[in-house]
Formats: sequence, structure tokens, C-alpha cells
Amino acid sequence: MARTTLTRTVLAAVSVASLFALSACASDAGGEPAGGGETAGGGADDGVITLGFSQVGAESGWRAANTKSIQDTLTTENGFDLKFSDAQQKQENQIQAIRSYITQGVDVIAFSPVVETGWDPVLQEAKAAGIPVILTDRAVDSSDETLYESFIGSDFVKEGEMAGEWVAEQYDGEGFKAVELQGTTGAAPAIDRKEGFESAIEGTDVEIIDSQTGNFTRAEGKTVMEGFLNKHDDIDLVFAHNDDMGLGAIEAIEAAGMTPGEDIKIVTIDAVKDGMQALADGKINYIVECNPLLGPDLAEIAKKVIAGEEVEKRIVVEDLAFDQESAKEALPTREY
Ligand code: GYE
Repeated sequence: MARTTLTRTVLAAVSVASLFALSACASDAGGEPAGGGETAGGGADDGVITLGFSQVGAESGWRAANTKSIQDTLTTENGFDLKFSDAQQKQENQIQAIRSYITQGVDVIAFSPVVETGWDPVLQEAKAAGIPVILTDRAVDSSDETLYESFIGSDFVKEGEMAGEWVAEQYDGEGFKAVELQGTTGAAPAIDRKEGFESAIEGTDVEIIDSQTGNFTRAEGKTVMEGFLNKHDDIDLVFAHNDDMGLGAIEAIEAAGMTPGEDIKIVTIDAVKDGMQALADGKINYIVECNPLLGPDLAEIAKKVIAGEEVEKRIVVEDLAFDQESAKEALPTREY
């Protein structure tokens, strides 16, 4: 960071410290004396882009990889002063973090919205302060597209469809009974993956007999799967909206004396290391990828926005899919 930017950055860091004490863990540098606040946002006239990022939480392997990508890319060497906060899967924490970034007068705000709805007021506040907003990973459900510059992330409906198409191909005609472990209620990937999967199995004899949220975590995936196993003795397949919940389901299935991947087939989304290992080990049957390495795209878009260049409103990240054989091949060189 250039010396000239220090005063403003330090002021920002200190003024926000008390706000963050209430909510999430801010991983920002600070510690020098400050004496007031600054509110004019947007610009980076000092050459360093101060970017406030509000992350969903630390709920999954995917999220850990996503956080690492952002922190590894938005570095001082790369021209950024990154302010990062973790909302612990709570919308109110994210709103509070975004408000604090507005008060600090950061140049850009980026966030991955935990749920789809309820963002218009805080986005309007950012707009009124002249601070551009970039969405990463998850979408917001807003009728006003001028409230953000760009949305960078995967097509979750397509991911659900890819999972459902594979299930239909493999198991249609066998009267399969499936259970679904949904992501966080109201989150874009939970809504969209469900929709995509359901549309792909429509017209087949694969039937979803139960569906509940496991909040994208391994622990809740396990608990919900235990409940499903107590309630139903005819489960053939688990569709989990992410690897972590699938990994929790594996634990529940094994504890019930069954073999995951054989007695009960498992299909998940993400393709992070632990999921891919379980796939290669035969405990998961198929994984649709969701690429978490969004840092480079975010850096590029933020730079363009600050330079006043036009950016694409929607940047779709392309995803692959893996079966047990291709997982074995991909694992050694996998980045996440
Ligand atoms: O699939 C899941 C994470 O929003 C795409 O969030 C992301 C999802 C991801 O918790 O593992």
C-alpha cells in the first residue's frame, strides 16, 4: 500500500472495528491511531482499490476454497486493500458489514449474498454513497439491476440439471427413491439446484420421497440423513446440494451399517477435495463441479469498474462433472 493511502485506510479500519465486534470476524489490518470517519466512497484515486468483501461464512470446503481464492488474489501487490468479514451464514451480519463498508467509504463492495431476497435497501444505500457493488457466487433477487455492476458465479440451475440428468441416465426404470439434502433455505444455489434436478428427473420413475435443508454443512447433512434413515427404509439415492452434506450423509449411512455408494448412491455438487476423494473411494457416485476460484474474476471486474470501463452484467463460471473414474484422474492435480 502506498504511504498516501494509509490515513484513509487506517481510519476505515479503526472505525469499523467496533461494528465488527458485534457480528463477524474482521480480518483487517489496523492498530494505528485514527481520528474520525470518512464517507465518500468509490474511486481509488490513490491507486489502491479498497474493497470490502462480505463472505457468507465458513460452512463448507467450497467456501474455504472461495475465501482463499479471494484473499490470495486481492493482495497489496495486486493493488488491493482487502477488508474481509465473515457473516457466519446470517443475512443481518452481511447487511451490517456492508453498511460499515459504506461508512468507511471503501472504493468497491463485493459480497456473496447468503440468501436471495432482502437486499434492496442496503444496495440502495451503497448506490447513494456512490460505491459500486459486485456480486460473487450467489445472486440477489432484485428487480433493479442497476443496484450492482456485475454478478460472477456458476449457473446453479444447470448444475442441478447435470446432476439430475446423470441420475436419470443411470437409474431411470429402477423405481429409485431419492432423498434430497438442500442447501441453506432461501439461498440461490439451494433454490436453483433443486429446480434443475427436479426438472431433469421429470418424466422418469426416480422419485424424491423426502427433502430437507442441511444448511450446506457436514454436521447438519449428517443429522438430517440420520432422520431420513430412521423414517424411510427404502432410500436408494441421496442428492446433496453440496459435497459437505454428502460427506455428512456418508457418516450417517455407515453408522446405520450400510455402504455409501453401493447400498445408497450419492450425488453431490461442488467437487472440492474431500468430495472428490470420497468419489474416488467409491463412497460418492457422481459430482457436478462448482468452481470456487472467483478471486481473479473479481479482481479484474473491480479494476475495470474503478477505471470506469464497462463490465459484463453476468459472468458465468463453467463447471465440469466427475464420475468415480474421472475423479481418480483429476485428484492429483486438483487445485481445491
Ligand atoms: O456449493 C456450498 C457453499 O454458494 C456455490 O455454498 C456456493 C455454495 C456451495 O456452502 O458448498
